[in-house]
Order: sequence, then structure tokens, then C-alpha cells
Amino acid sequence: MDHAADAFRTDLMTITRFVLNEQSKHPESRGDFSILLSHIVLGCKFVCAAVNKAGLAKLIGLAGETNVQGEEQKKLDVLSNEVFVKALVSSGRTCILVSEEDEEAIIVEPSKRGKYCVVFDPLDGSSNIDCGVSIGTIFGIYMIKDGGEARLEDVLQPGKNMLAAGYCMYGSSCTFVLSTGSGVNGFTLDPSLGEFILTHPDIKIPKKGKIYSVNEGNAKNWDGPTAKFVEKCKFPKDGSPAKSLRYIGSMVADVHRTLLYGGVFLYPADKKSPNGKLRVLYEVFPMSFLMEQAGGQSFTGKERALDLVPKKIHERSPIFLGSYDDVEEIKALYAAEEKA
Ligand code: AFP
Repeated sequence: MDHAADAFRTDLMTITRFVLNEQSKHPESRGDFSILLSHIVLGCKFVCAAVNKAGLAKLIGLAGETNVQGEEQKKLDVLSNEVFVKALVSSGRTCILVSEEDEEAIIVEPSKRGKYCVVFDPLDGSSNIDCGVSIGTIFGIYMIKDGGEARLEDVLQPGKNMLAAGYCMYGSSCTFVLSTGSGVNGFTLDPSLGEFILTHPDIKIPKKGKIYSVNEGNAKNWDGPTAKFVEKCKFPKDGSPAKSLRYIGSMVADVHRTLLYGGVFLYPADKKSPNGKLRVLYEVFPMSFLMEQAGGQSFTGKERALDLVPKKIHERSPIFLGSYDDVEEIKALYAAEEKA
């Protein structure tokens, strides 16, 4: 991208304009999706502002603490969840919501109901808040199955049925990455305009990467294929250079880097957590959707991640996602183990 030319750009592709352009390719569309997305974007702008001033505003802290007015302070993830739930319900376009913060799915009251189901983690990586590390919101959108009553089955669909997925990363800049099923596009918040501007059009992940990303502290509990893959990353036997290790411990930040620079992000199963740690609906599926749309792959150790059919809303799954060739290597290691 030509940054010098960018500085003088006058024809700004805002996310609203981008989504309306996409909408115009579907003459039957009534704009419901665009409205839903604008409510998600609003939630992200709110969370971005709250994250930026968290230290100053003393928003960080334990839920249950009181501020000087004697009001109960809300933890940032609790606050973010409230903002997203309210924004999504008030859009009038949703019927069922699943949030990482809520034990049960939220069934939207009939008078405010629309046809979309939204699964989301309002503030992923929240253990990183207090030290200023990048964190983010992750979301996926499904269409209600038969257009009738909202039921739990509507959000227990395989990831490949998602209509759209994305994340917003609250980092050195605020970046919104979106796929509506035809490629991946990245938008950066211009704080002076309060608008997300298209800065990363048609993101494609490099076919092979030079980075692997995993919590190596869990290595003693890994299964054979994971251990072999990481060993290959560090001590390649084919003469290729060793890969670099980068691990932030905040999925949005680790996946964002993987998407832009290539490589592989893994949160495998281990002896202590046979299903891994990450949640299928609002971590594994949206990130897998984006990876595939960017030309990469995503694998659970058994199958294509987007083929998985969740049985519970907060189900977990192991995940290996990133550059096509790197994930292909992992798949080969699992296939070899199964054969043996
Ligand atoms: P927190 O929300 O508790 O910080 O967890 C973050 C997360 O769900 C995901 O964003 C990271 O990729 C992953 O957990 C990190 O897990 P480890 O700390 O076990 O490496």
C-alpha cells in the first residue's frame, strides 16, 4: 500500500459504504444485514473507546468494586457484553445471541426479532487488559434455519453455514476485519472521523509462513502430531530455516498477525484439556471462516474446522489454522498417526 498517497486520499471507502456496495450486488436485499453490521460496528467503537481510556477511567478492576460515586464498577468484559447485547437486540435484526459472557443463549423478544443469529466474544483475551496488550471482539453471523421460531439449533450449525464473520482488534490501532463470504477485508478506525476506513483490501494469507504460534508451556501434555510439528518448526530436517515463535496469548492479536504475515496458530488438545481451550462458536468458527476466505486452512486435528457440528453453545475444540501449506503439514502428521 502506498502510504504517501494514502495520506492524501480523498475518496474514503468507509465500512458503511463498503457494505452498501456489497448489498447492491444483491438486488433482493432489504438492507437488514447492513443494519445489523452497523450495530456491531457501533459496539466495537464503544469498546475501543472504553479500552483506550480504561486505565484513566478506572474501568479496569474487579466487578463488584465501587467507584467514588458508590456505583458498582463493571469489568471491561462485562461492560462490553452489555453494550453488544443491547446494540444487537436494538438492531431489530437478531433472534438469538450467544455470548462468551452468558451461560445461556439469549432469545430476543418477539417484538424486536429479526432473522440473524449472532455468536460473539465481546472481549477476547481479557486477561491481557491490565497490561495493555491487544485484545479484541470476535463474531460470527448465521441466518435462522427455517425463518420460524428462534431455537438453540439455529446456533448449533456448522461453521461453514456462517454468512459472515469478523473481529475487531483493539491494539496500536483499532482494526476491523470482516468476511461476508467473498474474501476478507480490513478497516482501520480513523479516530478523528470516527469511521472505519478500508486499509487492507482483499487480504490473502501467504501460502507458507515463517512463524508458529502456540503456548509452549503446555508442551509436556501435547499429543504426538502437535509435538512433531513444533519440533519440525524448530529443527527442520529439509534444510529450510527454522520458524520463529510468536505468541501473545490473545487470539485476535495472534490470528491477525497470522493472517497478515502467514504461519500457523495452534491451540491443540492436550492431556489436561482433551478438547483444547478455545470455544467453537465464537473463537474457532469465525477465525476459521476468515482463514479459509483468505486462502488458508483450519483443522481440528480430525476434520476441517468449519465442518464441525457443535452440540453445546460453549463447546471447545482444538484448532490449527493459518497458511495453507503449514496446515497441510499438520494434517499429514495426524493422518500418519491415525494410520500407524
Ligand atoms: P482470556 O480471555 O482468559 O485472556 O483467554 C484468551 C484466550 O481465550 C484466547 O484469546 C487465547 O488465544 C488463549 O485464550 C490463550 O490461552 P493460554 O493463556 O492458555 O495460552
